[in-house]
Amino acid sequence: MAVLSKTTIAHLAEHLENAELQAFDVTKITDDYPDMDWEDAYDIQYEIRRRKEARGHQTIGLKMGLTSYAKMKQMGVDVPVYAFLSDYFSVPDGGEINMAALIHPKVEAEIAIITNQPLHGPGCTVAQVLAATEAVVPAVEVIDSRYRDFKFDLKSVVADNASSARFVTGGKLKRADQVDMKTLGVVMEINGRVVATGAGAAVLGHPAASVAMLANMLAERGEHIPAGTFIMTGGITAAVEVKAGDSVRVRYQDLGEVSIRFV
Ligand code: 0L1
Ligand code: MG
Repeated sequence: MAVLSKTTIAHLAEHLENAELQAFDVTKITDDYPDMDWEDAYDIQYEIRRRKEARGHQTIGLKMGLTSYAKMKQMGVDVPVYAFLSDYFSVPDGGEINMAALIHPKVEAEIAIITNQPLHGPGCTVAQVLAATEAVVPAVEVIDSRYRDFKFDLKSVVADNASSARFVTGGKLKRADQVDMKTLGVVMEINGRVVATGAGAAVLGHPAASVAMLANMLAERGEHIPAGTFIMTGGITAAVEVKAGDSVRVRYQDLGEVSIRFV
């Protein structure tokens, strides 16, 4: 049951989107709206999505965030969240990301999948996700919370589109039966130095479990994951801060590598 009025939802969506587009930080919105509920938080996120689509941007995928138990603990939260990916978030492999357009970016190594069948919750399972996986894709996410010093609570994060900012895909695409996503190892390097390592199991035990959870969470809003959806399943590594001049390279076991540079 939503608590906030439509006018307040629209106002908060504009406020958070302005912070994203103009790269300034804000205080968490629950400071001013402590009674807002989960439905309000997702309503604000969906209103940001609507605003971008109304300006001609395509929504080109979905993401799960806060899917690793380590990160949930680090951030003091206890459930994952989902968000959307807009077309301009996508950066080519080997490309550059302009720091001036962001506030305080961090990078996360992720595994993405592309579906070839619709997935419906509730009750969506890992087996159904694996059967509906067209391709497994290496991906790096750049998150950039609009909240000062990344200080937030979960409802504020959901409203802020789960800190989504940019993402890069690269390496090799594989079919689900060609790769064991659970044991798949990743090594993240910044300027040639290893800064984080991990395996797919860091993501809710298996990246496909993250997609099943997404289908089940979407069902609460009467939605599903359509066939052909690109989904980032969540960080395998910790989110690592970057600065101008940093070159980020993530090597994926059997799947090649993805790189970006911050300028
Ligand atoms: O993609 C993510 O896991 C980020 C979720 C939002 C929380 C954060 O900004 O760390
Ligand atoms: Mg992420």
